This record gives sequence, C-alpha cells and structure tokens, in this order.
Amino acid sequence: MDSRTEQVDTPRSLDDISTPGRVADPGEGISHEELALAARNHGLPLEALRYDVTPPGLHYILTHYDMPVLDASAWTLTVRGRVRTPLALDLAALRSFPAVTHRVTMECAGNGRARLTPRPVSQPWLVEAVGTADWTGVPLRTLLAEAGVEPAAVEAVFTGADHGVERGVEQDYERSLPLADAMATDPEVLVAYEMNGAPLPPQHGHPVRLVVPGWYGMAHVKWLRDITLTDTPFTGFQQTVAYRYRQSPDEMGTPVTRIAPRALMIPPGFPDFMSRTRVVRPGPLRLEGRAWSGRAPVTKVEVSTDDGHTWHEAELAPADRHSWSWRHWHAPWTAVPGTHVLTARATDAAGDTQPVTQPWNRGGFGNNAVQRVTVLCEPQ
Ligand SMILES: Nc1nc2c(c(=O)[nH]1)N[C@H]1C(S)=C(S)[C@@H](COP(=O)(O)O)O[C@H]1N2
Ligand SMILES: [Mo]
Repeated sequence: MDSRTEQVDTPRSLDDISTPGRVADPGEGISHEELALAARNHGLPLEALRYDVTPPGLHYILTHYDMPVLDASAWTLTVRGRVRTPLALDLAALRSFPAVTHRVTMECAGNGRARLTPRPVSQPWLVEAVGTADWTGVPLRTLLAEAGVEPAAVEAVFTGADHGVERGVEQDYERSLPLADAMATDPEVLVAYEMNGAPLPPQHGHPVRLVVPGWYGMAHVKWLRDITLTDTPFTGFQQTVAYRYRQSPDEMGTPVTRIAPRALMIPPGFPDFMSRTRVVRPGPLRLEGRAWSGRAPVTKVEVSTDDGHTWHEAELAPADRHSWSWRHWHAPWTAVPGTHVLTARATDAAGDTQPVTQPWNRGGFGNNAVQRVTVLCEPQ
C-alpha cells in the first residue's frame, strides 16, 4: 500500500483530507484525483460549437461539491440583510414577476488550466469549459427593489444549497457581487429558473440559479437559496481565498471577474480516437468556430494555419441583440499535404487580444492563450 492510500484510509481531521492549493511538480502527470474531477465536470465537446445555443447535456459543468437534489415545490428563496422588507419567495412567487430571457456564454475561470506550466492542481480543463444558453428569470434588481435596498448595503451575497469542504474550510458555496453590479441594467443579473425554455436541469442549479452575463462561471451561483445584502464586503472562501489572480500564495491578489476574450475553432476533418489529432483531405475547406469576451463585444477574429507565424482575418457573423453571447466566425483554408497547426485569436472592443504565450497565475484562472489544433492532411 503506498503512502497516499494509507493517508486517505486514516484521516483524523478535515485538514488531512482537504489540503492547501498547490502547483504540480515538474513532470508530474494528471492524478486520479484530477481525473475524478474531470469525469464529474465535463466540458463542451468542441464539435458542439456548431450550435448557437448549447443543448443542456452538452453545456460544460463545474460543481465544487455534490449536486443537491432539490424539490422545486418545497424550495424558497430568501432576500434579507440590509433590506427594508425581507422576502421569502417560492417558485410561483418568483414566476409572478415579469420574466426576461438572456442568451449568455458562460466560461469557467479555470478554463485552460491543464496546459499551464507549472500546472495548478485542480479541475484540469483544456479549453472546453464553455457553453451558451438562453436563461429565463427575474432581473435581480427587480427583487432587490421589491425588498427595498437600505442605503448601508454595499454587496449582495448569494448562497447555494450545496455544502462541502475545500482547502480545509467547510462551507456552503457562496459568492458576492458589489451592489452596483447586482443592480446593473447591462449586463443585467438574472435569478433564472429556465434554461433553453425548460426548468433548470439538476446539474445547472435546479430549481433556481444566478446568471451574471459577462462574468466567469464562479459568479453564477447554482441552487440559489438566499440573497443577503451586507454593509461590509463579503470575505468568504470563494471570494477572498479562491478566484484571485495571484503569483504567490501569500499575496492578496486581485479578484477574478469578467471573461477575457477567447476564440475556439471546431476541429476540422475527423479525429483519431486516442490522440484526437485531426485528419483532413487536400483541398478547400471552411474553418469555423465561436468567439466571445465578457468585457466588450468581439470585434476581430484572426486565424493562423502555420502555428501563429501569419494571421488572416476571419469573417464574423453580424452582431445581434445577444450582446453577452458568443459570435460565429469562419475563414477559408486550402489544405495541402503535411501537418499543420491551426490557431484562432479573438480581440474585443476594449482592445484585449488573446496571448500566444500563457498568462500564468497560481489558481490557473483566465488563461486565454490561443487554442492549437494539429491537423494531418493526407492525400486521398
Ligand atoms: N452553488 C454552486 N454554484 C456554482 C458552483 C458550485 O460549485 N456550486 N460552481 C460555479 C462554477 S466554478 C462555475 S464555472 C459555474 C458552472 O456552471 P454550470 O455547471 O451550469 O456550467 O457554476 C458556478 N456556480
Ligand atoms: Mo468555474
């Protein structure tokens, strides 16, 4: 029996089973623990980038603990803290407010983490932690106006019904937003009860979740059961320990908020089962994919078919009313026999562009380095 197995068999405290965050040693492979997380938290199969709206079963999933099984008929949402009138709303009460629907591209802040060197040990995403859905619900500011925000309120804290221990800290999953973001009209934060026109599925927060357009996934609290307005900034684990950009464990770091620009390509041709290397035939074909940014509209996508040596501008689909959703892009390519590395990069109206080299931080957040797709072009 190796020492790791022994450790797991005889834990004496939460600290024994729930250890601090770390980065992998040089050459350390993906562990069974990371594999277990990856199997629970699946990504978007990249061919599903073809759908404008991701079918729910293909949307990526990230759940820190267990998915709670909640009975929608027994569920209530409380709104309390620095409000004039605390609220307790069941699903019928929530549905009695005027509903809105927003098409939102959501991406996990850890997307791209598995390719970092050194690799932060956590959910090992490659590039596929993304999805787009039509979320229907009540604007958060409608509920806050109903409750009456007291002048002293500075943040809204959102509590999920899921519970676990992380890095030694037992907790309910909780995140906050500054009041200005919680009350904003664009992007408008939703308390959502439908995904793509149907009740939320269990894995996406049934019966109710928060949707924060433009922000990385951690802000979109699932299985939402409570909203508390506070007069001091929230200091919970998911706010001040996790989801910070930091280079070393002892700095405070800066909070992870909005989604950095990214383009993804639908891998062309067909894949090898094991290596996933793509095979195409010589001749003209169309490269296509999606691009998004949570900071500003995507204004440009460039494609390279020679591993980033030269770039060509792709054609973007017209911008539509869904300003927080990804945009389709395409570019022509004539494949010639040989091996090629295909790449795409997005730029947004704020002037942010995807880097070719990886932006590294200890948590592995916001790594929007370009995707590389290796293609073998085989004569027929
Ligand atoms: N209650 C709760 N909400 C949560 C999480 C969680 O573990 N518990 N994970 C967050 C993270 S890190 C992400 S990326 C998104 C993922 O949303 P999805 O699984 O619906 O795609 O949910 C967020 N909301
Ligand atoms: Mo995430």
